[in-house]
Amino acid sequence: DYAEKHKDLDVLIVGAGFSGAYQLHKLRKAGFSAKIFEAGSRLGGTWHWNCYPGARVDSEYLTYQLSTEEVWKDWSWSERFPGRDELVAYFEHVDKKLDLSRDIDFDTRVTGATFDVSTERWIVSTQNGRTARPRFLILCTGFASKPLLPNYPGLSSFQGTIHHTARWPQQGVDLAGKRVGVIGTGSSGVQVIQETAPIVAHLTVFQRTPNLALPMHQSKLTEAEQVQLKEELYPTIFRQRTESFTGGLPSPIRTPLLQLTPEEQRLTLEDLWVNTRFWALLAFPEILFDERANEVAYNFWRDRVRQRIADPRLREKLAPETAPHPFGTKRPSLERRYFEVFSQPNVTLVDVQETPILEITPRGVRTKDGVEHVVDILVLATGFDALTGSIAEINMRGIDNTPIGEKWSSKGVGTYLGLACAGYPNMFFPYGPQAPSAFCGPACLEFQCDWVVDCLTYMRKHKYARIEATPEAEAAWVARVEEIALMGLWYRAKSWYTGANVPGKRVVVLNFMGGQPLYTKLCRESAEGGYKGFILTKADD
Ligand code: NA7
Repeated sequence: DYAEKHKDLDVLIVGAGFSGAYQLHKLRKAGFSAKIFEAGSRLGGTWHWNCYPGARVDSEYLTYQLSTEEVWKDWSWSERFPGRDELVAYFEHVDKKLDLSRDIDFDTRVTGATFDVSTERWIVSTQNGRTARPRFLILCTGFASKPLLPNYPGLSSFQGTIHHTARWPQQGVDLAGKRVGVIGTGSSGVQVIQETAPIVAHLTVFQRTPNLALPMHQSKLTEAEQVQLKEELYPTIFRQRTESFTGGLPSPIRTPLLQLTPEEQRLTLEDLWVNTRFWALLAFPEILFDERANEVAYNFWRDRVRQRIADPRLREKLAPETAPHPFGTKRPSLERRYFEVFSQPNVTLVDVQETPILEITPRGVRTKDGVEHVVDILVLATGFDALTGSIAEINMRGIDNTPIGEKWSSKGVGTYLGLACAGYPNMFFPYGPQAPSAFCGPACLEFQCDWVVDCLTYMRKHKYARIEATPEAEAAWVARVEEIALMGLWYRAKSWYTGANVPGKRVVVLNFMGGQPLYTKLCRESAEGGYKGFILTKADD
């Protein structure tokens, strides 16, 4: 069987998205044997699963890619914000360049893992009956991979077609000329809505919270400009993204908004708006930590967006006079023509704060005002049990045999450095909870995966068999994450950043909000101090 055939396996990685691909490559390069089990049928993670109409990344291609030179030197992007198909092609390129697939088992969903104290190996089981016994287990399961399905009464009685955006059929769904309902106006909802409005017979959008979306400013890229960028700028950009608060491009802002006069504020914001970098406000943490600065940003956004909506009722629904939550405390999506869509005659906006969804009927959606919104296709753009969901759904038991999901739901989410967990030795999870996973991913996950490789290399050199975070270090990390979160405005929004989007989930900021550079510094300090906060033991200890 698998475990017998791979009995010397050093590392099993779960998931073949950005983190899994990078982790496998770097581990093999450092001389470790490693394999990936991936639930999907190909490389790409998020970009495999999310094939709904309009799916597109909303981080710029410059920062949203691997910094590995073998990969980027002969890859060219066609658009500033690449679409889903291009990202799937990118992963095929990554596979070819780094020869990853030979160590990946696809269609293999990990369901359980137990740490066997006697052999100091993980026993990992899968839905298709496979068992692996690696020394180390690395969960690269992504922050948004467990879909959140609403539990409306009558959901199963619906006679039409129903799909969650992240479980969209790979062969596509023909929406042309159909009556379509979309529940949810997060990033996925915004993309489905603006993509399908022009082609459907009728679109009904069920909005609970307005999306404070920013203009995407998409543009085509030429081969020539990319050749030049690669020669002159790529290495600098990859360095800069590790030095920026959000893991993206550095903020062009030098002076806090609150130190400017109102006229200077307006000019600064105007400049960011027209130069397509309004999001850069978030890379300069003032907005996320100071409510007065936040209000200045919101008011500017509101006034700009309102100019695009003629109907006063729609204006108030989509860009309310008073901010529904502080700007940036839910991840702003990037949009193209989103705010114009609602003025089309075939589009209805239903505010489910005002008229909540009571039930799903065989024909559609019934709201509290008694109206039955009849649809052929219902799109659930309702998001994810983010950050912890994909880890907690694996029945992973540590040394006291407690599944990690149970530990987190009873005692609260606890990690050390957003990478490891006390009681679960030889296990790491890049791009998961209590790390800077809320913004632009690659900078964060590459740093974490490299940290893991360094850690395993250190253990090999010093002949350590086991590494485990101490409960004290974990408690201190949890306190630090919370302390930083309380300095900012995130608790004033209900979002996946805090778990408040999932009914019954404990509300606590699930990201390290101190920014990428501080995070890097703290992880390095632990490593340089001989893995401070961890206990390392030898096989015969
Ligand atoms: P999000 O951003 O979590 O958005 C989910 C949306 O679904 C959001 O508008 C929710 O409203 C809405 N929602 C969720 N449950 C319900 C129920 N029960 N009724 C009505 N509306 C509901 O997920 P996305 O997939 O769009 O994006 C996830 C991330 O992936 C994104 O941030 C990018 O980083 C990539 P709410 O706002 O909670 O009121």
